[in-house]
Amino acid sequence: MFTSKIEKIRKEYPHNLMARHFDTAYFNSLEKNQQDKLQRMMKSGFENPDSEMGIYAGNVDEYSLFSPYLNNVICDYHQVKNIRLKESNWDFSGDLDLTSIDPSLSNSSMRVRVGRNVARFPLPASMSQDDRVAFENVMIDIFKKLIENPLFGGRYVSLTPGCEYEISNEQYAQLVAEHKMFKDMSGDRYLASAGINGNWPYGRGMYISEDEQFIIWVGEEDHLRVMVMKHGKMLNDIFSRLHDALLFIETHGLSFAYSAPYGFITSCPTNLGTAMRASLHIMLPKLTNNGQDLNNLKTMAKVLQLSVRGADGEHSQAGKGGLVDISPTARLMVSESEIAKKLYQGINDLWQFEKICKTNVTEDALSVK
Ligand code: DAR
Repeated sequence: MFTSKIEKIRKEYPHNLMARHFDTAYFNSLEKNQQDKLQRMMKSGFENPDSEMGIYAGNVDEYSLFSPYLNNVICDYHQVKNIRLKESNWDFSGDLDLTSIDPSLSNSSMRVRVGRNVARFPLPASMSQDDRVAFENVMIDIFKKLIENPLFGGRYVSLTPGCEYEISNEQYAQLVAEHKMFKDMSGDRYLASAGINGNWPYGRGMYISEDEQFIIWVGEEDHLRVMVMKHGKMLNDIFSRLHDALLFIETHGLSFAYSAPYGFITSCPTNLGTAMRASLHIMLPKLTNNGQDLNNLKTMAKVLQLSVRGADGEHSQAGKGGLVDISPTARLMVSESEIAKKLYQGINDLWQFEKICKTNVTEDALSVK
């Protein structure tokens, strides 16, 4: 039943990597308890055949445990022949000044985030309610130290019933509306199938700095999503603040799940390596036909090793006037500084294409600011 449905998915959904690389002989060679673990990893892609990846790990050791299968999936997704550990490098050696691309980019919406997990806890797909609350309490102790640091001072808000930092449903809804806090994940069928939204809202919360440019999500797709966002022109700014924050957290007793050859271990294999997504919001009215069509831009961006999203995140459409979110696709076998430079160069390339693009664009779209 299970293997025959995988075969059906493989035929009907060829882009589903979970199914594409499934090997029945390998699966049958596993002990029953390991087969159960692997089936749980594959559950999201099994229940959602339209998945691109379809796999979420439940424990950091599952990548090595099932490497004969998973490494093929990972190499296919990340377009590498084999997986080698790439050392972290946050040295940018030079200013990534967006106004050198175009003076109008002086106040761009820039964002960079990393996913991080802590090895001594199961990953979100397999956490119990007690695990989730225990992890949140570990983070609350670290947030108390962040609050004392003028570079990161802020506050922690929790969704956990009875937590001393608990906020109301109205306050939560307001933070989601302001695109600061993450949504209830039960609305994401891929994450829900994997159990990543389990025990909602226990163990979920957000640290946010006074200037609201530094945020840590607790209990979303990974244990932590550490992000910096700001409007400005110097791309370096967001990377250096993020690096400082990660160093601060690590020097206060938290070590992140990191192992060869993968790098930082994440729930989803698409984020392995740096687990970094760096993005810029930019208006590309001509390349998106006033925001009506992302497909041409996505095709062009793929050649440049860039990903395109709408302005409201994964699976969203372009904003008015062609506002899109551009990010380098690479996460694995690339360094943080290379991602920053790929973003900078990618924005420059798309901007040049936008300028020479000949499609007719309504004046009002170009006037949108
Ligand atoms: N729909 C899932 C998304 C995978 C990549 N995005 C993440 N991890 N947020 C899929 O497997 O296609």
